[in-house]
Amino acid sequence: MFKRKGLLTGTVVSAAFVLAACGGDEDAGTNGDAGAEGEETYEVRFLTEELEGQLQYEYAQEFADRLEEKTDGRIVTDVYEFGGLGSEVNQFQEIQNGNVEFAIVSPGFTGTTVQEGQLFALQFLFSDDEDVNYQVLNESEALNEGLSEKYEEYNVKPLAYWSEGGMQWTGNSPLREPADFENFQMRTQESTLIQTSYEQYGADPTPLSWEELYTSLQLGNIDGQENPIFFIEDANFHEVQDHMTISDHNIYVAMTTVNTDFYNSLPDDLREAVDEVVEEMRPVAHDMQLEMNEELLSAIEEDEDNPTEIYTLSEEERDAFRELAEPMQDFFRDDVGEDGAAILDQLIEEIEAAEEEAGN
Ligand code: 6CS
Repeated sequence: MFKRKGLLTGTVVSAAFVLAACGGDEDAGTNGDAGAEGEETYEVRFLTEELEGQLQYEYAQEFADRLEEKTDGRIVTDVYEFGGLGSEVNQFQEIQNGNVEFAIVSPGFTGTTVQEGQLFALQFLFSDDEDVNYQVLNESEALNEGLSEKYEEYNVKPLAYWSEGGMQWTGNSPLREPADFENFQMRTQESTLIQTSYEQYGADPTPLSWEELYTSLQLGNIDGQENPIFFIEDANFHEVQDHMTISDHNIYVAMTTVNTDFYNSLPDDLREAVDEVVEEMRPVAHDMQLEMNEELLSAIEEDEDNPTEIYTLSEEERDAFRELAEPMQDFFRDDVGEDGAAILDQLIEEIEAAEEEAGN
């Protein structure tokens, strides 16, 4: 059972977020200070795009606890909720410039810098089999080498790619066929590819931080959005949306990242400790997301005060969206260029091989 935060109503108010170390508190980042026995100690910051009780935050806290224990207190990590450093795009700048050492980053917010990261926006690219996706995200050379190199050009090292669960649509009207998206004001993250994908369905996409999403849905400025179930429930979007479509049109991939300079500056034993925690966290994150998504689906189903009509697309209905989504792979290849195209092609081969191995 996960620790749940208090109810979040409306806009995100992250009172606990005082990232004093960013921009000037000289005491907070004691990186590399010699401890009592002459060994360096590190006080580091781990920034997330979510709130306490939500997946990224709980992951980061578990990561922090394990790292502190494994290093006998030589790396002490403060975990920060979303909300104090501007939008998710601003947060990506904080990890690039080393104001924070660790961060969970959604690639959907890095599309204006690391173009290749937009491949995660390609709908119907990953498998419908969670185990296949788990294996591919952990083992893919396309991602863990090819794509990671692209992030490293920005001084950000992806340590792990992991899924927060299948993506579903919510709307103030039913979303069952592409025609339902005609003139639909769709909230998206900041990636041209995500926006163009929704234009293929006839929607009118609007990029927005999730901080503003509840209010925009409530006011009717935005008609709908996409997210994993746990997030739809925990951010209370279902309160201001009448319909939820189980579309599984994508998976929500998050990246555990570290500032490259910081990582490279660590003594070998501490860098190894970081790597070990990254490995330990893979199954933990997988189990957490499965449990949280299942538990919070029930919460939406049982919320009588905020009834939500839940509709699961049939395979035929999914195919109608798939047909419009697949040409986006060529759009990605043309738009992002040769390196991105090679990463995508290799990833597709890896997914197909994993599907075959799984007997799908
Ligand atoms: O929709 C969003 O933008 C947010 N969704 C999730 C699952 N995590 C953080 C992100 O910013």
